[in-house]
Amino acid sequence: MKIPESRVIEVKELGDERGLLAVIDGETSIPFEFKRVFYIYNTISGVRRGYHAHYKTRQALVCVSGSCKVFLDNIRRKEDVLLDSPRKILILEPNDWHEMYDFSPNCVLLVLASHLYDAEDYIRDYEKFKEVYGG
Ligand code: T46
Repeated sequence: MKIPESRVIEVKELGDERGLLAVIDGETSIPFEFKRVFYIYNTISGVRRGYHAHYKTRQALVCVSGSCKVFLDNIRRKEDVLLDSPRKILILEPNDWHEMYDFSPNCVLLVLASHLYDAEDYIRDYEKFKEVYGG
């Protein structure tokens, strides 16, 4: 599946008179198989979290409630992405240094991850990140 330049994928919305339903299909909606799902919620106002990249984990982020912003830095390019719809899925590659911020009070940020949790898969030091991915 081709990843759009912005790396934000729009999922199909299925709606009827009862309300809306969005589907993330493991085979067609995102470009990797996921083994783990977690969600970030009740984030304290003003908190910025993340501050890391990964060695192998790919992730898909979606605000199923509320909104937040994600700062991305893959050394070649830095960008801020607003996640403000349950239809918008942001794909993070392992070499994306990321920081999540501006969480709305009702934000529930759902994350699908390609690998099980492994603390060794995190690069939390920016200098190390540049060393690993700086070319
Ligand atoms: C990421 C962003 C988007 C676990 O024990 N298992 C897990 O699966 C996860 C995700 C976390 N944890 C532990 C590790 C820490 O002691 O939960 C604590 C909080 O995790 P962390 O400080 O890494 O949270 P964030 O918000 O900085 O980052 C998380 C993910 O860890 C990370 O992979 O890319 O969300």
